[in-house]
Amino acid sequence: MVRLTRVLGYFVGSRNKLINKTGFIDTLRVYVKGGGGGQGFPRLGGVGGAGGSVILEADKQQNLKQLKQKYPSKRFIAGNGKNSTKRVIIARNGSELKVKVPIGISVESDHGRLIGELNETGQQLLVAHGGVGGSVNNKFLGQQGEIRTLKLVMKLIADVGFVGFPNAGKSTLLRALSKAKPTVAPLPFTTLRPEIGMIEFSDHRQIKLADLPGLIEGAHLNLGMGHKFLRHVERTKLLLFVVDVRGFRLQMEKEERSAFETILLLNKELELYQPDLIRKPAILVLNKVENERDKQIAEEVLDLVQQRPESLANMEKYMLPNENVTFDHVMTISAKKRIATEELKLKIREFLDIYNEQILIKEKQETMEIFDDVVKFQKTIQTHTTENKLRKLV
Ligand SMILES: Nc1nc2c(ncn2[C@@H]2O[C@H](COP(=O)(O)OP(=O)(O)OP(=O)(O)O)[C@@H](O)[C@H]2O)c(=O)[nH]1
Ligand SMILES: [Mg+2]
Repeated sequence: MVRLTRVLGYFVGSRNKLINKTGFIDTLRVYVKGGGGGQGFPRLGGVGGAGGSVILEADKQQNLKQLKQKYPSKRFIAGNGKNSTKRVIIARNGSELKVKVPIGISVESDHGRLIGELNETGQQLLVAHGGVGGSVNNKFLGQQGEIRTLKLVMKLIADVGFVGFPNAGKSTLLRALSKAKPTVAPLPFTTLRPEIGMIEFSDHRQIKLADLPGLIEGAHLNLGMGHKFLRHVERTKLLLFVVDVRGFRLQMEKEERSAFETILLLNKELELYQPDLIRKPAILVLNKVENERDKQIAEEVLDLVQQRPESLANMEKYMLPNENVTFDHVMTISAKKRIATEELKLKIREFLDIYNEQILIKEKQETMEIFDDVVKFQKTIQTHTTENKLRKLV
């Protein structure tokens, strides 16, 4: 096992270098500091200027790479308030720092706590308050501005997220379903960054798809691309599991994984990342089904999937997730030969429609529940008032 991890680690290391070469960044760690408050002037009761605050503002034109180029030190520091002097008793405030950030950013503390999200152009978030100026209230000592280290995390927003082992054909499928042209190659880890494509229907309905780098077993231990791209599927409405019917083998010295095993391992990796992910609506496609033999294997795999949990009895325990993904639909396709890809488009649409309707119904139910509560509350008040009135009369 140690040797295996080392081999994988080497492989992963060289791939990670490649990721850096692409220049793609989806997180940026920054230091933010509000300006310090200026000193007061005790003799004349002078007030120091307040320090400026640091504000993030979402901007369509911006991306994290440009942001990093503009602030190579990754420090956002607002201006200090001026000190109060004999000549300027009420000193000037420090300048505010407004930093343009891309749309779709989550702002997290260093410990991963969500501080806020910026999802629309012009939306602002104050991330570091300036210190108050010195005055009679604080012995004329200006206060320090707020200091924090933050993570700016870029989340893609798509309707459907592709999840699968490397080489399963996710990028080939994105090509088949949309006009996007992601790189396809017979090598694991061809896709190094999320790619977006759009299904466009003749009635102008559009569905956004996100093709993600492949996951492997041990992604939670940061093997392969690790879990870092999974945040992009957190916000998608539907997961599309893309599985190579012929199974997967990372390297010659590695064990071969059957299609069924890759499904279980994917299930497990998603669960380890975020248990809610596997409760999302999901479709399973077995890819590369082109001849009779593929069809026969596909049938066997789909039987095993449908017969879970009984079919799991003979599987190695370490592959088993705590909870099995429920697939809303399973089908076989060939992304390369475009077999059943049109049918898949329609299925994706159908399930997104069902899902959106379910959300609407849930929202309506919640509104009705709130309404019921209000009515009940009003009735209680009325009964109380009537009771009180009657008591007074008696
Ligand atoms: N025969 C056959 N080959 C396919 C099919 N789909 C993809 N392939 C081949 O499988 C290989 C991997 O395809 P990709 O689309 O790059 O796979 P991927 O899942 O995006 O891989 P990563 O980006 O590494 O995660 C390529 O050589 C494709 O031509 C298919 O339906 N049938
Ligand atoms: Mg790919």
